[in-house]
Amino acid sequence: MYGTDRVPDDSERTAFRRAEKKYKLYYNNTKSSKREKQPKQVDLSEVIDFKSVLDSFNQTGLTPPGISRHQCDFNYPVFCIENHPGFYFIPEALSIEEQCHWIKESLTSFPQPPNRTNHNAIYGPIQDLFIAAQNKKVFVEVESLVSDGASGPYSSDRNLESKWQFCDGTAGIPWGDSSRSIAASVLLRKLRWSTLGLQFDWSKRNYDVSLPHNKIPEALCGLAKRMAEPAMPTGEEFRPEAAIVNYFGLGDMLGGHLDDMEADWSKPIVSISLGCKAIFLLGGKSRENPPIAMFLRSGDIVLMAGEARECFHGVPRIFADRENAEAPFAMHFSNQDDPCLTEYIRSSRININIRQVS
Ligand SMILES: O=C(O)CCC(=O)C(=O)O
Repeated sequence: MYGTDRVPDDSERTAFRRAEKKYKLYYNNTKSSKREKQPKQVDLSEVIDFKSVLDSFNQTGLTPPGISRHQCDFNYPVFCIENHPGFYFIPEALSIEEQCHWIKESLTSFPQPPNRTNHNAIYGPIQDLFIAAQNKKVFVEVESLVSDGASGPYSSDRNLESKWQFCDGTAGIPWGDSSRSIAASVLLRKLRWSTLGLQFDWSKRNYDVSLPHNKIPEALCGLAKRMAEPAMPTGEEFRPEAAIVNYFGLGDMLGGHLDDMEADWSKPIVSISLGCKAIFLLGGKSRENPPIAMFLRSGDIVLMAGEARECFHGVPRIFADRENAEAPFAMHFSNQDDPCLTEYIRSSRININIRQVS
């Protein structure tokens, strides 16, 4: 979960921080500015690949040492990691159609007010950011005179109010004296998080139940309830009340952290991966415990419940490589949305994590 700063403020001496540095994206120093920046090679031999685990399990019924199949009545194989009780990995849990659906929702509907995003602090609520980006709009700060109401139209008691609005980028900005503007496509790229259901207050690191909010969309609730099953205490049903959507661009990372603001840690966090492949680090109860690294791919779902809720975790790296460029998303988006969604997700990752708060 993000704080105000995405890079953790801990010493580089901890085992968790060392692992983050090992996998983080660094570039080779190239002298020519014309040459494309080349990512530094990283040794990925210790990263668990649950895609291979699933493939070989489907062929042989066996799992590699340290990984076991969770015995449960569930439609998909669910894997556990030795010495990490409460952590469950469901590879390829979502079909490509479902992935496309949730990518589209994450960009078009989840950032809509009253849901808050990282942009709220600077611009206030932004309506229809994705449509504005699609239509190459520009977000412009406009200053207008407002009367305080009590005084008449000729009163001098009038203030300058600043507000932001989208305008047509190709037609030029009609307000010559507007002080600031930013392309909607840049704002979309700078989207880092949005919050659904009960709104999370990052400054207080708590849920602010007084903030206006909509319930988590029915379809997302249904998906989370179904997927939470393997990690739920017997006879209980998961109650999705809040979700955080994280948006990652190339080079972004999510520093090691705990998700400890929910009342009942026996309930899982249901965490859905979409878009570019990432490395996920699962550590222990202290940053001193060396974390295990694993790939997260589009359509994978991770559950963290019980003891796993007390473990540091983070995402030090996403990969915008050929594997992702060739992902078949393009075929599944509708023609109208296709170029903008395909272009975005080719070099981005989205994570939707759903929580029961009370
Ligand atoms: O991006 C992910 O897969 C993990 C997200 C996460 O840990 C969080 O939001 O707390």
